[in-house]
Amino acid sequence: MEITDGRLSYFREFLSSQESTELLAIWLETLPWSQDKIRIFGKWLDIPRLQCWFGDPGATYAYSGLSMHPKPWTEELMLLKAKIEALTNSSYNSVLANLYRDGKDSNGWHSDDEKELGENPTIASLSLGSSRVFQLKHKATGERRNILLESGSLLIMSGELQKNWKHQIPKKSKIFEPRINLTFRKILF
Ligand SMILES: O=C(O)CCC(=O)C(=O)O
Ligand SMILES: [Mn+2]
Repeated sequence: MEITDGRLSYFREFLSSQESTELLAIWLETLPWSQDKIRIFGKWLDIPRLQCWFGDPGATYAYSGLSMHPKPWTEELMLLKAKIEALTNSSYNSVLANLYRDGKDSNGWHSDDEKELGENPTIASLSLGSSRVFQLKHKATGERRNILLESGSLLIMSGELQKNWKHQIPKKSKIFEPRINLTFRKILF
């Protein structure tokens, strides 16, 4: 996928529809979803989705006053991590799981540019369940891009993408089914 000032690759059928359906059902039931809060202007607010964080011991992730200690890898997550590492030629030590319960859940404009991810991180993003639009906005020019993230797809963000672009998953009406997104990351510690 061509994009200025960054790199994006999209694998639409990284997982088969059967694998995607099975993993979605398992993870909806078994991952320890929690309603996290972030601090904005002195107030604690619910983030508009559920989350959980897995990784190697020590791969702690902090943002907006929230410090997340990783849960240990599950077998399915380890298998998937190995498959993604083979495809992307990169290694990961943690994964952030997001559950968008329906179209009212969302993820606002941000870059994954926390200092613990280092300079120009490679982040691999797997989507399962409802298709949602992933929007990008160039920080300097305002250029916009939209990518539909379908069930079983893998989006790889790398190069200077986080430095130059923000991304979000906007709310969308008439979506009543859940979506799980997993972003595999490498935390430097
Ligand atoms: O749900 C997605 O596709 C994106 C998630 C995301 O940007 C994040 O967790 O940092
Ligand atoms: Mn992100």
